[in-house]
Amino acid sequence: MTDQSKTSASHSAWMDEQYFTASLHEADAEIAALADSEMERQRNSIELIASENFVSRAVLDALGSVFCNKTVVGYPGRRFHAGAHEADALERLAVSRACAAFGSRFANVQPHSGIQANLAVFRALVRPDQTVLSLSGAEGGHFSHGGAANLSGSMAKAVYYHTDSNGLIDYDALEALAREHQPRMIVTGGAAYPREIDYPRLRAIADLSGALLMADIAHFAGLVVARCTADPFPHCDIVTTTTYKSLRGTRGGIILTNDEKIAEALEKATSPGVQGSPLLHAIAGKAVCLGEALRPSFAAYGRAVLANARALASELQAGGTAVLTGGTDTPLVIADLRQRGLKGQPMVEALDRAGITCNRCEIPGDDTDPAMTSGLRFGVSAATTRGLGTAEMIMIARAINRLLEAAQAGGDLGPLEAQIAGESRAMMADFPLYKALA
Ligand code: DSN
Repeated sequence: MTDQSKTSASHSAWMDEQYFTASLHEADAEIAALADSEMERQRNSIELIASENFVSRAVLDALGSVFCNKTVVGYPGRRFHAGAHEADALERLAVSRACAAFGSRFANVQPHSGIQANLAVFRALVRPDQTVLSLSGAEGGHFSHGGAANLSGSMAKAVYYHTDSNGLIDYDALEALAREHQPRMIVTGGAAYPREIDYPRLRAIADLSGALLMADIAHFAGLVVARCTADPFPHCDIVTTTTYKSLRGTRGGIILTNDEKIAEALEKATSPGVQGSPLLHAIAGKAVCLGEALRPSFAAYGRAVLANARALASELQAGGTAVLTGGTDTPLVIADLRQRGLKGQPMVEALDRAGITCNRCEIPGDDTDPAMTSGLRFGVSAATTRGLGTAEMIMIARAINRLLEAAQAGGDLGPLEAQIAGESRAMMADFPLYKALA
């Protein structure tokens, strides 16, 4: 321990001289080139993928911080690994910010993703012989709510409830299902339901069989924090969310509850139940984004997201594209391409070539191959972060309509795609992204 020269000598024998000092660009040209090219793609295209956003420079810094080096299985004050003082302070801060943002008593900020959060809930609170009522995937639910292709599907018996002919949750039919199946848990929320959820009604339905009520608010968590949509608390027993959509933070999940016993069960179910050491750099990113979400400016962001989503939905319809439920109360707009006789995936690819990124989406009653679908899902959280407003949303909706009309008419889309790609690039040039970064 005292002979410094020997220690240094043994280091230099195996260690790259620049290991602690070289930047990514200096150390790995191949990966740096990919990151540069991804930066250019993000700068130049109109981002309408609902599950994306642009994190702040501060969140980027948190993600690249030395917290990425630390292993700390367990929870603050009860860690398996030593040296956890800063990690404990970080996680406690993230938890307190999550509780403040969502108005809950308890928060678990360790889930690596929304699916890990949902798996932890299933592991903690349901058994394979118990029924969970979930919204079907084609009607806006999510496969981690008991879907056969997901591990959650083997953790409970999923029975699906549905939307009505207007695309709205059919609460009366759900109540009938609850009376019939006496579920252990009802799950609401998901990946493509664009309307506000009636939590008081769901609570009353859950209470018929003493069921737990869980809301997966991943797509509209930012609107909940911004008070632009109904609050799942105090009606829900458990709320899960991702942190990287409308919440505008790093990739990861959070679980929230007001019930101490549920919070305790969720701790064990999360770690060691479905994962081990938390990703502390991700928790740092979550803490920073939650801090941002607690500022008054985030409420204005939430209002802008909602106004943009409604402008996009309205102009798509004005130009002849059907929109599920006729509008939206969330960042999501779901286009139904059946009246145009088009499939989702080819239009996703055409729009991508035109500089507008989105994804395909199953819609209620969709009998198309799930790899094609008859719908498109748009989300405006990322574009709103760039600074786009309703005027730009109207221009974007018109561009989408032009491309859909041309596809409907048949023929070569190439020239129109190239023309719209130029327009997209020109529009985004006015909305800089990470100006200070190379
Ligand atoms: N759940 C997926 C989505 O909605 O796109 C990924 O977060």
